[in-house]
Amino acid sequence: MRHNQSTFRLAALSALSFLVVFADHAPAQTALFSPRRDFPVGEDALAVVVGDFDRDGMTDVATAELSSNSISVLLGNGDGTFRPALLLAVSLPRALIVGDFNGDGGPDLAVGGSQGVSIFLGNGDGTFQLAGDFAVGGRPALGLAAGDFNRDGALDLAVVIGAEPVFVLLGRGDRTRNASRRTASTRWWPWLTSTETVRRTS
Ligand SMILES: [Ca+2]
Ligand SMILES: [Ca+2]
Ligand SMILES: [Ca+2]
Repeated sequence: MRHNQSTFRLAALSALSFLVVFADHAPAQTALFSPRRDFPVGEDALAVVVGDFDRDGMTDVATAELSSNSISVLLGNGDGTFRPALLLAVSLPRALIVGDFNGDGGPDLAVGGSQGVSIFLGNGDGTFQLAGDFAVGGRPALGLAAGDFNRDGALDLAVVIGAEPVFVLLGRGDRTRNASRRTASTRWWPWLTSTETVRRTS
């Protein structure tokens, strides 16, 4: 415990020093970044992720906007500018991550909102289709992380809801990938998961 407290204090001091350095040396900021450019999205954007959603080699951006009940997808032009946002409807989104949840090689979106976790499968052209909403204890999903927790090759999700349990949604990946690659992306929405909770040990 003492070690953890010391580590925390050291991290806090390091962060403070970092901020002070930049506050006292404003020219360093202009050396790191050119003047900002703004691109409109919805109201109260709380999360932002990047990916190549239309698979054109240019990095794109997606944001989750709480008050607008929307996800904005801005396709990049490759020069630091973005096209006008494409909108996805989600109730009160707070968390957003990118992952390949159906195993087709293209990026998908997982959104934490008032309905739990909503999975939007990428169509490969910058548009998405809703695969489903997955409840997490009847509460809003406030934070998401993705990883292959059971090492079966399918991407899984860890979800925090502000209460004690951490929900783990085990992905089933693309169940047809070995049978028919062609039909996999169009006929299967395979993110029908088993759900379990992981509780504190103390
Ligand atoms: Ca792109
Ligand atoms: Ca995918
Ligand atoms: Ca897995």
